[in-house]
Amino acid sequence: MIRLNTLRNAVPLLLLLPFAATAENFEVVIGQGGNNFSPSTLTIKVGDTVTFRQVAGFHNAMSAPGAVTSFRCGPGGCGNGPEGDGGGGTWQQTVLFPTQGSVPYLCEVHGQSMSGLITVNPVPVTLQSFDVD
Ligand SMILES: [Cu+2]
Repeated sequence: MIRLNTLRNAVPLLLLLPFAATAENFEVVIGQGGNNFSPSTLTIKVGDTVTFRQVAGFHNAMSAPGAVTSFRCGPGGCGNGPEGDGGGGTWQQTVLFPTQGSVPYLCEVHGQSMSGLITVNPVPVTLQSFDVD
């Protein structure tokens, strides 16, 4: 039988601990100076949120086929009904990205000419060693 004492002064144990990363919010501005998303490419990590904020024009923001997270947001909210339709004025909606991968998106009103890409990276992991004592 192995007792804990026999491990004293033995080996440092390597433990894999998830890094205590805090979620962040990012902003994508819609319609500033034209039909565009700014920034049009964004790199975030799992658990972060993105606030789509329209400042001008008539738009929405909808994930494209193949996106690891689906959303469709407009002035009325987010969803597949009229609430996600494009509209004018100023509005903002916040979307959570819980899954690693690529999220291409576009404005349904303007199509591929008004599109963007969000890359969702895994939460960083750090290695830490501890001595058993
Ligand atoms: Cu648009």
